Amino acid sequence: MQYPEKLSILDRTFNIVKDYAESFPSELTTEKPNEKAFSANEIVYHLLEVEELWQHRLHQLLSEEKPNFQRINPDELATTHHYNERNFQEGIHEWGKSREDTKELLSALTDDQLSRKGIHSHYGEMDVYRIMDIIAEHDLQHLRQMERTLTLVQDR
Ligand code: NI
Repeated sequence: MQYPEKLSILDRTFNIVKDYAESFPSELTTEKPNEKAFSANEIVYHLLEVEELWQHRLHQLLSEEKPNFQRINPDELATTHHYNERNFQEGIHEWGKSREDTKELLSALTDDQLSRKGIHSHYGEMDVYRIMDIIAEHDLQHLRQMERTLTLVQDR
């Protein structure tokens, strides 16, 4: 089973994003490339919110028969939850704690629980392994976004 390996990937991708975020120039963390695009701060709080969303979905997976996972609107949440007014370092810290909770939840699953499936309106049917892949890829996707964001906000 490739399970312990997948758990360690969730550590690695988290740490790469965390290291990059911590090295982000502090005076630029709330700078948005344009009105719509996320600042580094908004990216961090998006990662935290999505982490909590996956935890919620994992609980659904365990307690419901083939649950439907609802999509969220990241732009709307960034505005209604005032991501950019929140503290950057605290966001990184909170996300780290939340990632630990995710790993704890995942590492306690039995073989039976690991094979349970839910349905995502965009990704389709998925089990826990697929969810772990999506979380890791999502980390890296937002790492690339943070890199692009720095390039855009430091040159003006
Ligand atoms: Ni995202």
